[in-house]
Amino acid sequence: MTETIRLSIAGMTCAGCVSSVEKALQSVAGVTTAHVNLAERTALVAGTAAPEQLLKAVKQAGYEAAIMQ
Ligand code: 9UX
Repeated sequence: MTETIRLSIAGMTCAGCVSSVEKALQSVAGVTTAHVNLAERTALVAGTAAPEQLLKAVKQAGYEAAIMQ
């Protein structure tokens, strides 16, 4: 089932960071869309990806993430 997962992201300071995090999230299997809001330090991810895989991808890109829900 498709669902939307909200993440809090720490460590982003510019639009380049936003792009890196979005790319990392979009590369996870099952992700249909990933949008990062720099001002809010959040990401909205839609699709069927497992939350743990999203956290792992963000960490591998060099940022910290947590599930908000
Ligand atoms: Mo902007 Mo983010 O130059 O790692 S891309 S700070």
